[in-house]
Amino acid sequence: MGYRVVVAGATGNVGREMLNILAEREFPIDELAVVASSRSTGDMVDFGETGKQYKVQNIEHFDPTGWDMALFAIGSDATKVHAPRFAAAGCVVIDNSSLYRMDPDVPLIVPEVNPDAIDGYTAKNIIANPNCSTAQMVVALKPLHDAATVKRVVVSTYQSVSGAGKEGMDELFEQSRNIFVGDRAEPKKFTKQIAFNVIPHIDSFLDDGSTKEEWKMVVETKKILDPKVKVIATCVRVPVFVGHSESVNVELQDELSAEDAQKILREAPGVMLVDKREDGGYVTPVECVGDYATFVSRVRDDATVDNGLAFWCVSDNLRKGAALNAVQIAELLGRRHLKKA
Ligand code: 2RA
Repeated sequence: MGYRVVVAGATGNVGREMLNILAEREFPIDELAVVASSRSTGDMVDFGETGKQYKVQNIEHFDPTGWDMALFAIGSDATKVHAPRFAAAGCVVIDNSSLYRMDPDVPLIVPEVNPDAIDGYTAKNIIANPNCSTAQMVVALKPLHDAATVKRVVVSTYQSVSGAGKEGMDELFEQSRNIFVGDRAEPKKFTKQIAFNVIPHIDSFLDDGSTKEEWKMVVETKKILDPKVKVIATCVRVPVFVGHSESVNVELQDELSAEDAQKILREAPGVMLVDKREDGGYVTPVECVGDYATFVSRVRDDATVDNGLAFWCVSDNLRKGAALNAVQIAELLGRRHLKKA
């Protein structure tokens, strides 16, 4: 016996991956509904490679009564309207937007890091999925934190355009083509040219000069991993279609050599250590597309601080950074709370 599952936002980058991953992992589904805004109503979407297709229903008219869980990938404005409606009807919402992440009554979950926090979901019947750049970083930090207590993190991200949705991907493609044929590369979605360039700006600016993306990495890491961990982030958009990369420097409370960190990371859930210390012996974003893992490479001592470590990590931002984590939350919710015979 399985679940009655809704995927909301099924025509976007993340919603499509949610369907792919539910199918790949053979999530126990008795009935599946795919919903989206009126713009996509009537479109057909594939349920992964199962050969099954589903017609997109209008979320405005969808009655969630009797449905077990809904995976939301519809953005904060639509989530504000529909998440409380679904939750009140008894359908647990697993939300990929940023709307509820810092709500104290909503657990923010990365199953490899803080699975027990899911038990608090009953306060609102909503569970939040973290920001993509946070998710992969905390998967890599968790085993180091358990071994030697992470005190401070300095992270610079190299985030792919798919994090900005299909429009971001289209803009990189069109600008690259235009530059090749000698046309102008006008920015639309991004603030500056993204093709053959990098932009140190993701999401809106805050009063202190940081961006909201950077703020999310700070506060979400505290909520998921440990409120005592200090984080400073610089988030950068790069001309890569899928796969976010991060350069991470960590200051630990206790001594941990790079070699011991490698051994710990090799065994850690959700982590794939690829660290050969030779040409090509590390992972780049194009190699992580379609995968589940957070790949860690370039682990080394950072001698500029006591007990310092540096590493590189890469993950598919549409998967571990969004859809996969949401499906893992659904699996955890099923195992711990919504057991089916
Ligand atoms: C980005 N953080 O990469 C966003 C997506 N969640 O822009």
